[in-house]
Amino acid sequence: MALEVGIVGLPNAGKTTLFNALTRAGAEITAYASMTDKSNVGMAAIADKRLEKLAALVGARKITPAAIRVVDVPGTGPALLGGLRQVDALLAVTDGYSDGADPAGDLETLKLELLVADRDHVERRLERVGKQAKSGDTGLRREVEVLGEILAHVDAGQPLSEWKGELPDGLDPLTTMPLLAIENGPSGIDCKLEAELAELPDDEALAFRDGPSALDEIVRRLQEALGLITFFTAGDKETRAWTLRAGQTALEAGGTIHSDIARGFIRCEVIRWDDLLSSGSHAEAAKRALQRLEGKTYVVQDGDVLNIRFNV
Ligand SMILES: Nc1nc2c(ncn2[C@@H]2O[C@H](COP(=O)(O)OP(=O)(O)OP(=O)(O)O)[C@@H](O)[C@H]2O)c(=O)[nH]1
Ligand SMILES: [Mg+2]
Repeated sequence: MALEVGIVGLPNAGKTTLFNALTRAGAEITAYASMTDKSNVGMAAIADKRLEKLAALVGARKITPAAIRVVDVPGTGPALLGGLRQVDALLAVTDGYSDGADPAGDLETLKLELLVADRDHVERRLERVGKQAKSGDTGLRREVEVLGEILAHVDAGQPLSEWKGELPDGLDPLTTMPLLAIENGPSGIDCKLEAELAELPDDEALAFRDGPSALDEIVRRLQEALGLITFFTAGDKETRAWTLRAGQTALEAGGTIHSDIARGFIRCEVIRWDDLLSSGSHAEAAKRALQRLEGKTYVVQDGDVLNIRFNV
């Protein structure tokens, strides 16, 4: 399953503009707060210079970058925000481009809206579980107790992230997930410009900018916030980058590629991407003893090139 981020922000902050910049999906931009509740969903490729180098080395016919799923919901409101409970992180966009913009103030308002949505969510769950608990199930009665305490905590103006106890399974609050603030405008990231550049071919966009893409910076910060690493598979048919969480194993890497690979996992050849490059080929890397054989429990490192042996 791809990692997922949700874009949140006050009306007209530039959420859909950022969505288009990240995904190149060309979703409709409106100058007024959207009247529809249609969310935009797309994939944002993670730029990685190592990938192109590896692909060139093995003569790959196809290059596939790792990608993050991006969800853009119009407006705020508990119902819409509720659709984001399953994402891994939030991108909070604030207006830093219009006259009299107050991005810091807007960020506070937005955080408050997230908290209100969570409060609403806890209250509704309390109502539902409260009814079920009448059957006398002790687990449910305990959950009712905990939910009541959580509600009181939030009502006292404290964020859920400061709740010391354990949260009930599947509560999925919005205010406890990583949140990356992005100011849309000249002193932050110019989302409108990035969205326009995203429509150009890579080399033209590159020629236009002096530095790296602001979007790469967003992705980098996301990777950092989520503790993500990248591993590669380097085949001549396809060379590809994949995302894992730091600490995940070769078996989990296999499962990311295909469930069959995890099921039939035998062992895994591992080489660091730069060792493979400096060797010039897998064969030469093996000769120089830079390639290792690892098992299911090997903890994958950022920059590993994996070749997983499996049978099904
Ligand atoms: N000048 C300028 N205008 C921008 C910028 N970003 C967005 N806009 C404009 O602001 C308006 C709203 O942008 P959207 O991306 O649709 O904003 P949104 O947050 O998705 O809005 P809703 O989904 O309606 O809540 C559009 O007219 C954009 O062209 C920017 O960086 N500079
Ligand atoms: Mg929008």
